[in-house]
Amino acid sequence: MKASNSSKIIQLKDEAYVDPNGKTLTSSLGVPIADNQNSLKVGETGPTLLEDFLLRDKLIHFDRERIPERVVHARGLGAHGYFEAYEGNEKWTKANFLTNTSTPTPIFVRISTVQGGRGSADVVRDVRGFSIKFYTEEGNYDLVGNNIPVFFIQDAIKFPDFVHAVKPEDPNEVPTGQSAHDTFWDFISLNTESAHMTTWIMSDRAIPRNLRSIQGFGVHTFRLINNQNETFLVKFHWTPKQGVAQVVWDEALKINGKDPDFHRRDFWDAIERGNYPEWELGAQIFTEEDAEKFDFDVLDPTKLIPEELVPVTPLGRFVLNKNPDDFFAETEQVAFSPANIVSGIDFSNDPLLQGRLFSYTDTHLHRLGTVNFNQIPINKAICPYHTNRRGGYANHEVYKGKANYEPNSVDDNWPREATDVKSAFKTHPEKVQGSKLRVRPESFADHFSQATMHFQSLQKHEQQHMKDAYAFELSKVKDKEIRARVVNEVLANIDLDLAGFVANELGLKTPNTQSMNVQRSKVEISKKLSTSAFPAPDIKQRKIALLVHDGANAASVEFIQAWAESENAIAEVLAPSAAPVKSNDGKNIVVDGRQNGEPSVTYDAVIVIDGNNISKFTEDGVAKHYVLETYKHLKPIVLLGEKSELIEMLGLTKDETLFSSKSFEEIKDEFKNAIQNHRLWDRENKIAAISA
Ligand code: HDE
Repeated sequence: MKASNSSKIIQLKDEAYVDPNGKTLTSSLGVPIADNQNSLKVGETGPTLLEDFLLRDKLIHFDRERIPERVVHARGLGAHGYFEAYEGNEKWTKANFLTNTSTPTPIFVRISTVQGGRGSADVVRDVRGFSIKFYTEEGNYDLVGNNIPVFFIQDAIKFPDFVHAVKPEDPNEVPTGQSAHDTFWDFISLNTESAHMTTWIMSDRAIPRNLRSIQGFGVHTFRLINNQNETFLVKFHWTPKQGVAQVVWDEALKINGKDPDFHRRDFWDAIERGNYPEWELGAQIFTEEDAEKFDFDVLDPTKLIPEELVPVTPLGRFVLNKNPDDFFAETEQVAFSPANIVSGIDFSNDPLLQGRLFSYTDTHLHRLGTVNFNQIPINKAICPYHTNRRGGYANHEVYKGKANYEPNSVDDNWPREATDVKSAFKTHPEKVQGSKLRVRPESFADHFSQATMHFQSLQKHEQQHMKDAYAFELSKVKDKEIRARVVNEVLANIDLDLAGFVANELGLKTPNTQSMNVQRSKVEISKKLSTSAFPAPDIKQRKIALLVHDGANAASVEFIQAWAESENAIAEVLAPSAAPVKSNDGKNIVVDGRQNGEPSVTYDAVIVIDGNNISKFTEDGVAKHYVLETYKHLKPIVLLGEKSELIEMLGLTKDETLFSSKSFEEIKDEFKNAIQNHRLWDRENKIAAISA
């Protein structure tokens, strides 16, 4: 065993030495390494010599390979792409990347969960961070948003308290990636400004099917400024061309065990297959006069602007078409900040945004360890830049010339101020005056009206999911007083039916009055708050499991695979083992995976292939569980040929997306439609009897 290992290594080494591309393994300083397997010792068994500079070079670097993970948003994925502006945006802004329709702007995107650490699971109930770095010709612009349009708190000074409460609890660092614990709900029960955001966290938005199907929101109000120095207030939105889709809670729990990298894998695979995720960037654009008329304050980040009041104006689109080459160098070292803006965009006085303008740079200084983090390739501007910054840890720039101050006469005053060009950043001269106060404005006092609007705007099945989510989370809270406080002081003021359901599940008294004099939103129902407002246009990248056993009909498998290919979907053949299956006409059917290893929760639909071999199926507990679980998770199922008998055998109820047919061709269009719609929500009421 030993001998064959070392001969393999020697062979690899020989290849490296003759590599014509010069990829010989070297030390950090370029010294070619002759032996990377053994450290330098006295004799054969040591001790090891301190002199071994190659061992030291390797270990010293390795010992420092990790940097502090982000305090929030530690787990994320990244992708490169480009942004293209639509015509006509100069009405609103002078920002070059939003008005120049002839040159696409390169972008880098990072999508993340918030609560869990770097190694936590993907499909946890959580907000998704969604940050976009635009490498514009006028400097870098960062849009650092979330997949939810509002936030938990109104003032930056409360952020560390909120994050401490939601993170794993102090004594034992439990639970990871979960808000279902005492300290989080204690915070929620005592800070009613979080009521609205909490309805979003308890909604289907917090358990997305994949990260290609989430919306993005800038959350705060920002300002746009055009060439005539007219200004407009805006809320940024970005809407996935893939539609919005979610998993069901039971699926989320199972995926986190069976494939903790589910979202990362999906995103990576989609880009590798050329199914590039795409979003339309838009903005709700309004004036200060419009804002005066709303029944909420646009500077309060716990409020959204219903699209019934201000529709979204499309500004452009972005496409993510390249996976990173190096996770650490790009996805881990990327440093976003809402303070990175360009000419034509400005901040608002939202007190949460104002705090963020400080916090991100401060974080980067700690996490990346040097004031020169903007020189790291993923953070570097791609337009020319000339500063008088000099030195600092890990400075990479080699400056030429004497002038490192301004004004100067030693280099004809270059680099000099750019006051006369459009791209020169000029702050909007907003009038401000007042006394210095540590107060919360009265206009931020309403904590419930939009929470109610959100709940009421959802479809019945979405409302039920939210009720179930509150009941699940609160049932994990040990302190009964916290449970009761959430039900009586928060949920009752959102909706008595919601509070009643949760109270009943927790064995608490049903509240029948609201403890606050709750104001109602003028817009009672806002249509774009339901995920059903964003259907998918196709079935690209959706995954279909084809269940086969010996005796399966090879023609059906081939037909379905060709059909899936034509739809840009993925059909994978799953069998009891990874060995090829013998078809009914004696051919070998190539198997993509084991039914036990590629669980139903990682697919969007299941087809049981025909072939007069039903006993093989019914003797196989894994296969039966596969179909039952798919049914329970409301996904489309096709039972071909004699497999239609499974409806009765497994105790299923026939419905619109449980198909049985002699041939796949007959039902393929209806099946496509079913996958496109993702789930049959009506089935939810009928599955109580199924225990998969
Ligand atoms: Fe963040 N946030 N945040 N946040 N946030 C960070 O910056 C912070 C807030 C958001 O992919 C940190 O580089 C404060 C709202 C995203 O790298 C940190 C406040 C929104 C990301 C930080 C907020 C966000 C972060 C941690 C309240 C949605 C990930 C690591 C005043 C609009 C960026 C880092 C990435 C990351 C601070 C509130 C989104 C600590 C103080 C509201 C998407 O600086």
